[in-house]
Amino acid sequence: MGYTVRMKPTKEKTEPKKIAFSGIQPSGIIHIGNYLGSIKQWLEVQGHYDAIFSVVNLHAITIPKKPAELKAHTLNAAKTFLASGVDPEKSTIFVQSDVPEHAQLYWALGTITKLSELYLMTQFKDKSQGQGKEGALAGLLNYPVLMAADILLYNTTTVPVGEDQRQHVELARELARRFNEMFGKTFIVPQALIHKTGSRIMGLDNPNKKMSKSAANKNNYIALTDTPDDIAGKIKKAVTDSEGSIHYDIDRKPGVSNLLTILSLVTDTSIKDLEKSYKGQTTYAGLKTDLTHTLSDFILAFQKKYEGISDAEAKHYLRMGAEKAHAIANQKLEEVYERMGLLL
Ligand code: AQP
Repeated sequence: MGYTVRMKPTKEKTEPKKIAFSGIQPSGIIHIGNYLGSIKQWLEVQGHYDAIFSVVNLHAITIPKKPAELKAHTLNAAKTFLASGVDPEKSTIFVQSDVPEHAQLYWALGTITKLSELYLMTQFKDKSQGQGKEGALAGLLNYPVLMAADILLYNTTTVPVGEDQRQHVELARELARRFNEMFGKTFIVPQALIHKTGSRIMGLDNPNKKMSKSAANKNNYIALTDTPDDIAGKIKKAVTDSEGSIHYDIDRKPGVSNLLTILSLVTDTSIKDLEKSYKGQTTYAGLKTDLTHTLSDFILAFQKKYEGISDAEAKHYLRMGAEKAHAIANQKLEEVYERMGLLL
C-alpha cells in the first residue's frame, strides 16, 4: 500500500528586482579613486542587478566648465566605463542630459526639499568655498536634489558609490520617504552600497583630503590616462611619514595607509597580508616600487582596452542606453506628475 504525501502548495517567493544606479561626473580625467571607490563596485553588481550607469554631465556644470572640454570628458567617461568592463548589453549606460526627465524630476523634488538640508551638505560647503560666499551658485547647492532625481527615477534599490556620496544618498532616501508620505507610495527608498575598503582613496599629495579629479595639483591623483613615468613620479612624491614602518594606521599614518589600501585593492590582497610581506622593512621604497609596478600594469591594460573603443562605438551604446533609460524614467515621471496633480 502506498501513501500519498500531500504537499502544501508552496508560494513561489519572488525576490524584489534589484536595481543599481550610479554615475560619474565628466569633470576631469577619471582617477584611480573613482575606479576603486565606484566603478569596481559597478562591475560587482553587473549581472546580478539591473544596472544603470550615467555620465552625469548636468552635475559637472555646477562648477563652470569649458564647453569643448566638457564634451571631450563626457565621451571619455563613457569609454572609460566600457574599457573598465561595463558591458552595455548587460548594463545601461547613458549621458544624463540625454534623458530630460532627470531635470524635470529634480524640479519636482526641489519643491519638497528644505534649504536647511542643502546648506548642511559637506560637498556644498567644500566646493562653494571656491565660489565665495556671495557668488556660490544655486546649481551647486541643488546638486543633491538632482542626484536624488537620478536615483529615484529608476526604482533604484542600490547606489554603489564612494564614501563622499553617502550624505547625498541619505538625502535621496529622505526625499523618497517624504514624497511617499505626501503623495502616496511612488518611490523605492534606496540603499547606498559603500565598501569598507577603498571608498575614500586619499590624495597622494595630501592624505588627509580625498583624491579628486579637479585637484589643482596633478600629483594628487593617479589618472587612468597616466603613463608609467607619470605614475612612478607621483608615487615617488606621495606623502608618507618619517616612521619607516609599513603598517595600516589611518590616524597616525594616513599616507602609508592610503598606499596600502590602493595596493590591496589592485592586487586583491588583504592589507594584513601586505603588512606581513613588508614586515621588517624600514623604508617605504619597496612599497612604493611595488605600487608603481602594479598600478602601471593595471593602467596599461586598461588603456589598451580603451584605445580599442572608437568614439562611434561609445556613442552607439550611449544612444542605445539613453533610449532604455528614457523609457523607464518617463513612466516614473508621469506617475510623479499624476500624483502631484501636474497631469490633467
Ligand atoms: N577619492 C575617492 N575615493 C573613492 N571614491 C571616490 N569617488 C570620488 N572620489 C573618490 C567616487 O567616484 C564616483 C564618481 O565621483 P564623481 O564624479 O561624482 O565626483 P566626486 O565624488 O566629486 O569625485 P571627484 O573625483 O572628486 O570629482 P570632482 O573633483 O569633480 O569633484 C562617486 O561614486 C564618488 O563617490
